[in-house]
Amino acid sequence: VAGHFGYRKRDQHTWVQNFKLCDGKLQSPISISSFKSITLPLPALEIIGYHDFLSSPLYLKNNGHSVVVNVNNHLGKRLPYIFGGSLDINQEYEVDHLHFHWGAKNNRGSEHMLNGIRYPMEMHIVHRNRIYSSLSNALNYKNGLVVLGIFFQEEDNKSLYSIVNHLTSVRWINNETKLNTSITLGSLLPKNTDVFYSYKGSLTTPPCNEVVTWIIFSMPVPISFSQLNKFRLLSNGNNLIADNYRKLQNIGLRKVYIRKL
Ligand code: B30
Ligand code: ZN
Repeated sequence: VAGHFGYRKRDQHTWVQNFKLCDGKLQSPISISSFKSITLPLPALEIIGYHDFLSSPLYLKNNGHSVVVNVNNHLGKRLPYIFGGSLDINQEYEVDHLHFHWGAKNNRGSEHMLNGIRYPMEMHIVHRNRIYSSLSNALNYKNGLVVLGIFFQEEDNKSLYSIVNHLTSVRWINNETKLNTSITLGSLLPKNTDVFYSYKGSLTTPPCNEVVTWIIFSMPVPISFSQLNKFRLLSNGNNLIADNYRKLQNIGLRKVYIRKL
């Protein structure tokens, strides 16, 4: 089966019928403009444990609407976490999983747009507020999640190799494979994390809970054409997963903040 929601235009229109929250006022993604953003003297985002190798085994899974690396069950060390930046004081957010949104062509794929640009891919590193015991629990609270949004632009990149080299093993829905090399989350981040946008929004997929503090890095990460094409072969059984991005949502009364140096 193709999963519980689809991305084609006529499918996206049905989201609100089945998932009422998708019709809310704080939905994601949005189009971000540096000119319309409010500059705040925010402290740096503290990114802890991102250079530790995640203890294996790490699994890569095709869930029918994206490809996911779960990090939440990694044992031993403390999970990588973030705090500071635009986040409420004393709130720490532990990494749960990462996944990707991509296009069939280079002119589309990212969910957020930045200064009129839609990038070919956007990675989401999803974090859960440490005060909540599970991801599903955190979905009930407006300070439940922080998602780091990372744009990719076409250019060669070594750091994605361990994930990309395993994509052929998860071509079909519910395929899962063990990564044979460990990864560090830090290698997946842009070189510069000093400049970012932040706003209050939602899950970009049903059930669309408005519980996400979005942090979108201004600097993209490079990815090669051949690496992008490996994402583009992934299937949900009926169709390619490519173009698994949600249409832009109204910003409404919300403000987008920018931290710069
Ligand atoms: S996103 O980063 O805004 N795209 C979830 C987390 C982050 C985003 C979207 C969704 C999430 O936690 N969803 C609920 C859990 N899902 C897992 C999933 O996304 O795979 C269960 C589900 O939906 O029923 Cu299919
Ligand atoms: Zn996402």
